[in-house]
Amino acid sequence: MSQLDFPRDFVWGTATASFQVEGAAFEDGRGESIWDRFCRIPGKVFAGHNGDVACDQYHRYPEDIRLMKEAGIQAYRFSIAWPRIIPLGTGAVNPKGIAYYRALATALREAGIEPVATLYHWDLPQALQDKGGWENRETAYAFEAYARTCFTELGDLIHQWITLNEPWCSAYLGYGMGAHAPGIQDKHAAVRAVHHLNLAHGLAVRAFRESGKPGTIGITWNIMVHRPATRNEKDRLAAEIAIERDSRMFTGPVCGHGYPRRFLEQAGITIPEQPGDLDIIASPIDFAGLNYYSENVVAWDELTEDHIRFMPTWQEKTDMGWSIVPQGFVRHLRWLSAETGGIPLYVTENGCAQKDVVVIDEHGQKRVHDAGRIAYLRDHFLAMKQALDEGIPLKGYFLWSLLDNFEWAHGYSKRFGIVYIDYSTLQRIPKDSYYYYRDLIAGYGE
Ligand code: GBH
Repeated sequence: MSQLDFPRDFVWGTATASFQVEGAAFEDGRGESIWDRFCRIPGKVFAGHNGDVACDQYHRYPEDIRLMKEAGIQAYRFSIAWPRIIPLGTGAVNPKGIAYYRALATALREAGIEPVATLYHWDLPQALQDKGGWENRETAYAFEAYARTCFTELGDLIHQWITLNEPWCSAYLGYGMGAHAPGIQDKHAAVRAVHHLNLAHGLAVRAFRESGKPGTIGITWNIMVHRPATRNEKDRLAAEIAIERDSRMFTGPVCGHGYPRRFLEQAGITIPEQPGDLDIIASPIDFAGLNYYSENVVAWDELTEDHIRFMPTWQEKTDMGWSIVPQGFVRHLRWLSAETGGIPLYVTENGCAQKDVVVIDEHGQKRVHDAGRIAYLRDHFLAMKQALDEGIPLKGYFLWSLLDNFEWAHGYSKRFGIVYIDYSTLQRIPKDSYYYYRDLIAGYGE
């Protein structure tokens, strides 16, 4: 028996997101998204990169599906671009957008790959941003109508839905720190966005139940279970409060525990909540998704009388500068399982950026060596195995990512794929990690 024997029904998948891979930004009636706009603000995205072409998956999805099929990949987590379905955010539905995702989901099914769709992976229609975006409560209702359209038009082909990807990033990076679109820097704006994202999620869950379509629905969080730097009481308290801010602001209301009052009081923040919102947000979900890359450490800083958050810099790092902490993966899975009361969990993203080594082999073929990624994956698979052995109800894993792609503010400078993209030709070249993943899925994981 190998150390990496997983349950027979464990789902092995890969993940991508619309803006990061699709390209075809101006085709077939797609509307402008906040990322199209953000990419064009000088200095926001590495070297002024944008999503106009990306990996051109919009046209090349048959090849990507073939690559997945050949590796034995069982499920594909992609996201639906809201601006393709409803170009102005509200109102008219674009039939060509629906047709694209019907074709994609059909082709996946024909290849024996389960389509798993995320409804929102950050590409908000710009028309909604012009009216305040996630700061505006109306955006949550617009999302509900968009989600309903997806369930009606695609619900016969797609049976696993994820409402939002990492609302922490949408709210805090988009409206708080301004590192992501729409680039706003205001902590109060960020909290308004948090609440409206949570509300949007709850409204979509309710709409899914009302649709009567078969399948399951959940949400993906990048929860951060900060580890206190030491066992010292002040560090522990600082970490707890940082967990409230970074995780419980999202998991709390969805899991029916409400918002973390202690953090809100300390930060002097009020939630723009209306009666009944918390019931909507707490609509029961079928599963929770965890995106895990690294673990943060939190320490109390006497000088500023505030906490500081950092990654354990003494550990080895990926090309993102993120520390490699596989044991933190087990801790995150345990925390999420306790917080969600034991519902099924999926790892909806995990992987790493690497400086890949491209070489020409003796047959003149390009090969891509990424031993660091294989080591990262193996250590994280072992951590998942440990979590399963502890009885955590983990049902599947989606490797981020199938392809190198547009890494947000880093543009194309960071590569997360198990398939290499030559951006001058858009040629796909499976990396060594692709074959490693294929072996693992086949049951030869070591
Ligand atoms: C995911 O975001 C995204 O869903 C995906 O689209 C993206 O390509 C992928 O990961 C890789 O980045 O504040 O410096 O301590 C992950 C985003 C990464 C956000 C870690 C929080 C903490 C870094 N998260 N980050 S820091």
